[in-house]
Amino acid sequence: MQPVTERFGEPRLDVESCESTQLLVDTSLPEGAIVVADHQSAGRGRLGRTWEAPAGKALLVSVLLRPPAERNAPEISLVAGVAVADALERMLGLAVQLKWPNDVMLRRRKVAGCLAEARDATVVLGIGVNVNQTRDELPPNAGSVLTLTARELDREDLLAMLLDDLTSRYAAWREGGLDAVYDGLGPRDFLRGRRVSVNGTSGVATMVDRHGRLEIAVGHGEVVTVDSGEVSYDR
Ligand code: BT5
Repeated sequence: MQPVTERFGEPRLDVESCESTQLLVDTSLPEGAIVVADHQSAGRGRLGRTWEAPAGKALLVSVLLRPPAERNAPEISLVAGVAVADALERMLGLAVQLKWPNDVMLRRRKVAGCLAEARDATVVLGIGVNVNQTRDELPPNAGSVLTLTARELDREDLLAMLLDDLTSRYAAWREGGLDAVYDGLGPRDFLRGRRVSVNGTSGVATMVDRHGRLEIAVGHGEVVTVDSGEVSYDR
């Protein structure tokens, strides 16, 4: 029997401002609890980096997850990327790509990022989507829905879509692992065919495999597989 999955989003805490929504998630709450902020004074990216967004313009949300022990928890940021891409595609009617491991790309610009942090046997998943920022409110090379499509979106509508897609993609992953969401991942690979460099390995990205690893062709038919890392790529 399939377990019944309630849509994520309850209980919900809304705050006007905080350091980071990641820090406000109470890990004793049930799976699917969320924290939403209008502004973060110290929004977090991966590897100690920061996430910048002006008040009231971006979607900034953290979701509490309790992945089963048999799943590979680091895959959650890929699953989240798939859900963000699903939601943006449904709202915008435009193709969205995923840049391994955790960036969501629209028209070749980073429009959203995902961050999965392990805490107290749970995973706190943070998602930031650039929604209504103007050009001068974004870091270089980033884009927002507004700058890339000239459309303003209601952040609450986008959150509702995102929670729907995250609930269903996460349920599929929980049952079947990354294979079960691969249809949303493999075909959206932004790096495929691009010249990349990761952890000192340079070559041409060939695919994100079914275990969530990036495959890089390094020449002479040799392929190197990378589990994690920071990718630089030729535009
Ligand atoms: C990420 O990290 O892409 C994960 C971002 C997660 C943010 C959410 S917001 C809600 C929740 N609460 C938090 O505190 N965090 C999560 P990373 O791949 O490390 O990307 C960070 C890098 O992207 C920075 O070093 C900048 O270069 C760039 N960056 C910063 N703000 C950005 C923005 N708004 N849009 C695009 N790129 C940005």
